Formats: sequence, C-alpha cells, structure tokens
Amino acid sequence: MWVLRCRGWEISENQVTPEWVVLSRRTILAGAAGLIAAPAPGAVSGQSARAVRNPKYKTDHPLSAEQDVTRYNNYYEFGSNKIIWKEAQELKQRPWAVRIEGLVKQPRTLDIDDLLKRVSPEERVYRHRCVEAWAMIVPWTGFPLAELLRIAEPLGSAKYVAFETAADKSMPELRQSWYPWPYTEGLTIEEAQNELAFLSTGIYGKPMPPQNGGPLRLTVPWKYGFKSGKSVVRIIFTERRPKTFWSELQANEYGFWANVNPAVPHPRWSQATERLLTTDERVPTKIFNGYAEYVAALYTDKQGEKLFV
Ligand SMILES: Nc1nc2c(c(=O)[nH]1)N[C@H]1C(S)=C(S)[C@@H](COP(=O)(O)O)O[C@H]1N2
Ligand SMILES: [Mo]
Repeated sequence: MWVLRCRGWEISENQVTPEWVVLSRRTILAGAAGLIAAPAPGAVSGQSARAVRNPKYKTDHPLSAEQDVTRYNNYYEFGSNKIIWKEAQELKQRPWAVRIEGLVKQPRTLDIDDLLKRVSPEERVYRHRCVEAWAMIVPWTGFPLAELLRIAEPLGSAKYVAFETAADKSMPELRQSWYPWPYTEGLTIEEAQNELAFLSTGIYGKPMPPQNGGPLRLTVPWKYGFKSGKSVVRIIFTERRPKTFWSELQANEYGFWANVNPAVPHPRWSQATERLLTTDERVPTKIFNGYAEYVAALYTDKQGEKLFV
C-alpha cells in the first residue's frame, strides 16, 4: 500500500495513497463499499426555493449522482476513510457563527442566517478534483467569496485570507493529536476575489449536508479539493501566508497553491487522469481543472512558486 514505487502514468485510484497515509499506518477500513440504501442524509429543514443556476459555468460531463457526492467524502475530522456521512450527521448546523478577524476594518461575528440575508444565492455547476485523482461534477448553491470580502472589509495590508473550519466535539478524529487541528486553508486575496471562488451553502438544491461541509464550505474549483475547507467557522485576513493543514503535515506533497495540473505529478502518483464519480469513467485531467481562462492570469507573476503541488 506504500505507493512510493508506484509512479505509473495512469494508475487506478486504489493504488493512489490517499492523503491520510502520509501520517497514519493504521489499517484501512476495508469494505468501504457500504453504500447502503438509506434515507438521504439529514439536512437542515426549512429550505427555500432552489437558487437559479448561473449558466456561465459549463462542464463537459453530466452531474455526478447526488447519492455518490453525499456518501463518498473526505472529511478527516470524522474519519480517514470515505464513508463518514453517517458520523457527520452529528455536526449541528445551527446555530452557526462565522468569525471574521485579522486585518479587517472591524472584527466581527456573523450569524450564518444573517450572512445569507446579505448575499444573493445562485447555483453553479463546477468540477471538483481531489488530489487523490477522483473527481465529481456538482451543482453548488452559494455566493461568490468576493461578496464575503465586501462585507468583511479587509485592510489594504491584507494579502491572504485563511479559513479555519469547525473543531467540534462531535468529531472523533480530533482525538488523533498528530493532526494539526483545526483544519485550515488559505488563499491570496487575489484568488479570493476571483469570480470562481465561491462559498457554498448547498448542493443539488438542498442545504449543504454536514458531510459535504455544511453549513458553509469553500469551493475553489481550479485547485485540488483539499483547498476547499468544510464547515468554515473563522475567516482571518493576514499579511503573511497562513499555515494550512495539509502543508503542515507534508508540505512537499500538499502545498499552498495546489492548482490542478495534469503535467505535474504528485510526488507519489500521476495526475494525468482522474476517475469521475458515478460513471467511474477515467478522463484526462485539465490544467486548472478546466478553469484556465478564469484563473491563469493570477499566476503569471508567480512562476518561481510551486504552483501545482
Ligand atoms: N474541514 C475539512 N475540509 C475538507 C476536508 C477535510 O478533511 N476536512 N477534506 C478536503 C478534501 S481532501 C476534499 S477532496 C474535499 C472533499 O469534499 P466532498 O467530501 O464534499 O467531496 O473536502 C476538502 N475539505
Ligand atoms: Mo481531496
């Protein structure tokens, strides 16, 4: 299972060492095939009408099945295997506060429902590409991260924005003290202002299930999935590049930039192709996950950086 020798151009996902192997030698929970027929995972009630889909963002494959997207997850706080959706139902979605602090005009705490009243919801179909080489196509409901920035009023000195996610007693893996909890991620201010950067509050026209990062989850579709922190509770504006969870664990494998690029392999596997959930199709990976026209310009002056790891 230690994949150091496995550098094939195209290897199957079960040969790809998932993120957690970098630290833990615990046995894999076998039988991850527990895709049990059961009622849809719990979500917050009181859902209003479905947000209108923004037609601008197109994908060249059909949507992944909701059932796959909501039952095949990475959420290490609940476990280091993919089948954590039942455990994640323990994460209470209300009340939910988002703390805004650091280099802002005025630090403050926003109640999620008050925040949602101040933004205009829309639906966007985006590709999501995990660094482990599986991918999915999801209709996300949410609002541009730029709208949150407008509300937060960062100071001119803010160069980065960090996202800290929930660390709650419902999360069994927080007891594993070798992980640098809480899960944190970060972007540059320019990345955060890019039109693609999105804060998602739902999928498939329903409130975001906890296992997918409810009630508020970052969605940055041109980057590997670990950049999209789930269940965000704190947004911190900084002058220095923030520490991020996976970089703390293994910086040479999970860097700060983590832009999708088929030509730059992960140190232990190829990124040339990816497996789509639902169809199991293996398709070529695209530079910036298919979003180069929107984001490539963010990086023209950063060629000295490790942009794709
Ligand atoms: N808080 C938190 N956010 C997280 C993760 C996590 O373990 N904890 N996993 C990341 C990874 S590696 C991926 S691929 C996506 C998976 O999102 P999904 O389960 O909705 O597909 O969430 C990201 N956000
Ligand atoms: Mo991932």
